[in-house]
Amino acid sequence: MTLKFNFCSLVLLVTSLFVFQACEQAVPMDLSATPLIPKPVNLTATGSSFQIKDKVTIVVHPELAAGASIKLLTSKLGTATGFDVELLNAEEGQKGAIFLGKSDDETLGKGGYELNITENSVSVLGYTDAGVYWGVQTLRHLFAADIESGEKQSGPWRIATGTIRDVPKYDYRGAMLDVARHFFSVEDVKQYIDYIAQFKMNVLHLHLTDDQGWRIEIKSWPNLTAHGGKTEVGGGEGGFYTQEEYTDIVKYAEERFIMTVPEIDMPGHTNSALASYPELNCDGVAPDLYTGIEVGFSTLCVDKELTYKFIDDVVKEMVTLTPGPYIHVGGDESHATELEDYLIFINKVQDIVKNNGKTMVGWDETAQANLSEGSVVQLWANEEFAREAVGKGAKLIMSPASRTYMDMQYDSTTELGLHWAGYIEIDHGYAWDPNSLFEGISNENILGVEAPLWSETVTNMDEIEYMIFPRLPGYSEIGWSGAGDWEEYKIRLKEFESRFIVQDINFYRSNKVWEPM
Ligand code: TNX
Repeated sequence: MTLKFNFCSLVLLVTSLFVFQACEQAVPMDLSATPLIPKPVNLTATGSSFQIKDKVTIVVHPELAAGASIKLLTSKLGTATGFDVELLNAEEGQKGAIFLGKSDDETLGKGGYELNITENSVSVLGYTDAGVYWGVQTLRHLFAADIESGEKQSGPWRIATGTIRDVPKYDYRGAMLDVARHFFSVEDVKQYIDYIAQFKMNVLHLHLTDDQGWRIEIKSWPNLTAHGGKTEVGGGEGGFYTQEEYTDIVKYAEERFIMTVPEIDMPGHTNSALASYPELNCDGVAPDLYTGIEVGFSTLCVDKELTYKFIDDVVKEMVTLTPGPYIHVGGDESHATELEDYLIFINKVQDIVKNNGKTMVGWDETAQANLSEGSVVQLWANEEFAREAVGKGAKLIMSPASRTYMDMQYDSTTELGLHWAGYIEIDHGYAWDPNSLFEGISNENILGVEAPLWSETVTNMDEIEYMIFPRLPGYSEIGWSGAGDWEEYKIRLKEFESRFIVQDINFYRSNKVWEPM
């Protein structure tokens, strides 16, 4: 049991040595009793404990790119313990130290790690640099919640001993942020990245354009942001990222082993572009900017050659900003585009993306086009389309709206959010398996799992936090170790309350998990 320091210090002021002893943190001896999300695939407890006493020593193997791991350990352990952090370069660890190194065990794959804790030392090994970083995220969660504090805490800083060998189930574990309906600052996006990294998710999908706003500078079409970025849902001032700012986001994510997937939605969801350039409209007339939340009313002019020049220019610039393999072209809810035109359009766009050296990702409607082998389709609403995609050799990103949409309300009393795909309480969001949710869709067709946050109703970081916490950790577990048993998961999630509080996260305190206060 872990008693909170603040409570203890209060009690200490007024009572005796007996109480002092009762208040001392219980020594964590059982690694298997430490609540971890995502749940590690293999864990062996060895029944003792390791303690950081008066200095944090981090030993890094010279061949490891460990910048993000070091930053994380320094900011968490260094700050909360108040101890000096000593950073060494060596091929082996040493007594009392945390060693970060390479493993030659190929079966750890792209993201796996091995974490070894003895009474004397800690080591985190990965086959890749990313693996070590995910292992460090686990190590962070082994310490009591006070480790998240931005100020020095009393400790003691003990963790239970044992071994964790952990390999993610899916390569693609993502979260989406819609920065088009409401615009979010670079700082907010970085905070979002920190949250997804904390739970070992490795994809940030940014929904960069929609009817209400164009949020990424395109140098060859400057009015997209100069005009099309000027507002947002509700008529606020909107905004956009310069290419330098966007690159800063992508780098921040990349340092944390998170790939950014940019989405430029088309042919629908394009009012902001159509409002910025009259020539993109079939009738040559630019519509007004739009600040409502209807969908499905706008379309690029599928018959105009200029439309494809526009798309090629945009894709070319996005490619220079995108180290990862994917460009997401949306393709959803194009209700203002005739199906015949839609198919011609998606086929052409697929070629444009391919000719620019990237792979197209589209929402599930794009499955109706002539998808080329190896393309990627994101299931959100229509399992028929998803099966069609699989039949064409595409891989799926699983984002079924009724399970993964973090903009859905928790229940009928939730003030933020929508509920067109139903209410998503914590258990409903957690208890499903991508491998068996839909007939004819199984792991061999699945690239991974992604939870989107649409922002029609979400306007600031507090509100983002409220909608993603505590659902996001559940999606991370589905992507990492696979959904397990809700009753068991619930116990681990419950323990995260104190951590969320120290992290100052505005989370939904669901009565499915916590007793009412
Ligand atoms: C559907 S999901 C949309 C978005 C909305 C969202 C709101 C998808 C591909 N399209 O345009 O923002 O619902 O929940």
